[in-house]
Amino acid sequence: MSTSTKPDISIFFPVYKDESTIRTVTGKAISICTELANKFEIVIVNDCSPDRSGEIADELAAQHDFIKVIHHPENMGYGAAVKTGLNNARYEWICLTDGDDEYDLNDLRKLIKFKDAYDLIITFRYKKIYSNKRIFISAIYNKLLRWLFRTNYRDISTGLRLVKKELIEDLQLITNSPFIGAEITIKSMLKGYRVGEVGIQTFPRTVGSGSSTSFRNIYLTIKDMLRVRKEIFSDHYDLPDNRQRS
Ligand SMILES: Nc1nc2c(ncn2[C@@H]2O[C@H](COP(=O)(O)OP(=O)(O)O)[C@@H](O)[C@H]2O)c(=O)[nH]1
Ligand SMILES: [Mg+2]
Repeated sequence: MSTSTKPDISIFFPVYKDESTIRTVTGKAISICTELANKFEIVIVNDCSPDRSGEIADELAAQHDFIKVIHHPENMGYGAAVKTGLNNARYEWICLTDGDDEYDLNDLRKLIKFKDAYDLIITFRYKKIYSNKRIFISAIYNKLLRWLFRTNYRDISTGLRLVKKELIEDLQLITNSPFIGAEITIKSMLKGYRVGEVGIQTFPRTVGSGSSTSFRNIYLTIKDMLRVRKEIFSDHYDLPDNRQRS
């Protein structure tokens, strides 16, 4: 790839109880961006983490001027953190990942290859390396979403993805829960954007445990799923410009 064809990339990740992995993820983001990007930045959103994630993020930002940190004054949820990150990312392509180092940012090489073919490139896990309970919840969730929104995606809300900033500006995202990944994918597809899927492997946490399938997050995700379904399949959604319904 010649320098001129390299894209400008924002890498964004939320942190919440990620004090033990935030430096690693940042280091990996810097090395992959140095290789793949023309210009780049790293955006970290601290969702009022009770551990040292926020302080470490600030230390990193003090060391590198391409790192930007945003602190939520209170815990607002994974989806809210993603929206903050997306709204504060400035470059043409935004790569989303998680602060817990479960994804390998080297996979950005695979995703970026398709930047001319797609507007949003999501990922699916070849193998879900989780507990049986978590695999079951994930299978039901994906099946339910395929049925409710008539989509075909294998794995609609994996955290690693690459999205064009322009697309995000055209979506009105309304969820604050982990449903956000699905909301982005579904709304993009329905508006006619090109959504691609790339297979990846994940590397389960060695510290702590994931919270996306906690009782509270499942409850909030289901609530948002129904809210977005109602919003989309209504006579008010995505009306032509200057057209209104009473
Ligand atoms: N904003 C926000 N982010 C969270 C919260 N819980 C987890 N995260 C972030 O989301 C990422 C993935 O969360 P995790 O619990 O590992 O989800 P899982 O990998 O789907 O089980 C973590 O790296 C955290 O940075 C939360 O309550 N609020
Ligand atoms: Mg995780």
